Amino acid sequence: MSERIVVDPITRIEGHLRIEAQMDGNRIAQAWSSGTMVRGIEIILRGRDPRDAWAFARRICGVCTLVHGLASIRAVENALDYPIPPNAQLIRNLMNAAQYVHDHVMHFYHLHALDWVDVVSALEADPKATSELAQSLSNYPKSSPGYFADMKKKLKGFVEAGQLGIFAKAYWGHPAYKLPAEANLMAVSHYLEALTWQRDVARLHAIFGGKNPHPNFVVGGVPCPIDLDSDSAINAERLAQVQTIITRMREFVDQVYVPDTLAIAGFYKDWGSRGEGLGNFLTYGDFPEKGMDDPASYLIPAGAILNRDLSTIHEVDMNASDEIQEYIAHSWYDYEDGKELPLHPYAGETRLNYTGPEPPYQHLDVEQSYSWLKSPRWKGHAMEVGPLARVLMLYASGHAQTRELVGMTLNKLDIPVEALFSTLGRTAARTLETKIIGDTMQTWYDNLIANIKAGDTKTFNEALWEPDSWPRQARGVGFMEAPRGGLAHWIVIEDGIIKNYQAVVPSTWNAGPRDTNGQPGAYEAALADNHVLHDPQQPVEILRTIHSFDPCIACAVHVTDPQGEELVKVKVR
Ligand code: NFE
Ligand code: MG
Repeated sequence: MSERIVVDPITRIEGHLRIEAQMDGNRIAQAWSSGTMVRGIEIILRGRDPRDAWAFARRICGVCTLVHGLASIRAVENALDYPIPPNAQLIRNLMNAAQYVHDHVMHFYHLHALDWVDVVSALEADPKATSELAQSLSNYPKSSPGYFADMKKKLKGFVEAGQLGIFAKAYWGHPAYKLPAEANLMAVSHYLEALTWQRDVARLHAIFGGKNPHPNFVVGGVPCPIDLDSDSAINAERLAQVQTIITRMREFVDQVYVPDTLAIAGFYKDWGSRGEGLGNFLTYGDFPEKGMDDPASYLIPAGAILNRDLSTIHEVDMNASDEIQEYIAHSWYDYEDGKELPLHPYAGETRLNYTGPEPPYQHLDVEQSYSWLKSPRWKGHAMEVGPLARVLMLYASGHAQTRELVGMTLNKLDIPVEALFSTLGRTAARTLETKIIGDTMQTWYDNLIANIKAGDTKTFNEALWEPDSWPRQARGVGFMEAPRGGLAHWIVIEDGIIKNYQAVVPSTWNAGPRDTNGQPGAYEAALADNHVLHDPQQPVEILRTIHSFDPCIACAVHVTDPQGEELVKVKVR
């Protein structure tokens, strides 16, 4: 049997993703990843005031709601050499860190857990045994037999009414589900708890950025003044709220997310030898203690790891024209000079050219173009970005807490260090970095309070606000670590307006198609690593590995229609 399996759309992700897998018997031999939706925010940005770009760019995505805003203002600040006050740096770190903790917990429970947790099996659980299990793992207070009996009743109500709702249409009862009923009930209960928790912790963005999703930003700082005596500024009461939110975040991570990850992973150790993919990892670095121009002060270091070799961290230059480049050999785009050669984002082009089959169609023509994503490469290498890349970079650079957490995880699960390079390792890395970043929020908060106590309340630097203070031509890159991986926006400014704007996004790195040299992207390579499907009609194995990357295709295919026609025309100036 040598059939081609199609999963389209992949659900429990953001955006529109299609996977085609060529089978060799029950084993995946080759896979193709296709972004089936096109956007055009890079086109919309041309000709605008760079100070406004963030407000458009953040609409690239509603999931990583602030990261494109932050990357955008950093791009402008980098281009103009525009320093920001220390408090603004700390508040940006807190906002991005809050995004991570929120996003990763949501991903684990609401997008990924159901690949491993059988909701229907939870109905078989004994609440008392579930309580004993939960109390053996953590001191989370919601763990009594009565609590789990209530949760089971609630779930039974959903199932009996035939209203599985959010839990409908999954592969319940599939033999690949390995958790005992009690672990399933515990995880489903935490799924419901996480929904309430996330609503409360999202308020941190509203405090510093006015709203969530899509909090506000400003080139030159943050748009929230600090004045302890004012009702309409960051005052003592709001700062106390921020402290409460940080504490709630960390408690949930320590008492629920970390123990659940370890408990569930214990039943799926075989996923520690599957789904690696490229073995090449890239980070841009982020969370500066001082400024973006002081990489030594970043919590997450920048660098590249090739072929799993953790002993060498290669330097990455965001500005070098021969390092980060985007290929389009298999993408529905054209470049002025044809489809073969890649472009650095400063010279990047967004020219839509759909040549795929007319829908409805059975298969993509994978010999030609087959995705709306481009194929970013670093020095020609396909690279994985995201939590696993960051944890490996922290580990390789000797970060003490990471070493300790990784050691504890490998020890508890009794798996070798190579198991990090896998679907299981990717999911575990996301949990571990949530703890690391969540814990560091307290340090940034304490530093912010210390600054305020010392009399420094500045959050905005107006020095370079007016375009007549800018050079006639400038270009810069705003980079960061978004929850799904390294994100960068490149901007070219001329006469005070945007001449070119290119975003290269984490899910583009991971979900992109093959390049001119036929090298697959990270999803494609990961699926080709040791995946045997129990039942090609219910390919939960594909979902496990794809979800381990936490896809966001809206980000990756950053409003035009498939023919490339303009849908809106907005007059500028
Ligand atoms: Ni739309 Fe995003 C993140 C960015 S995606 S979620 O994290 O940038 O790849
Ligand atoms: Mg782009």
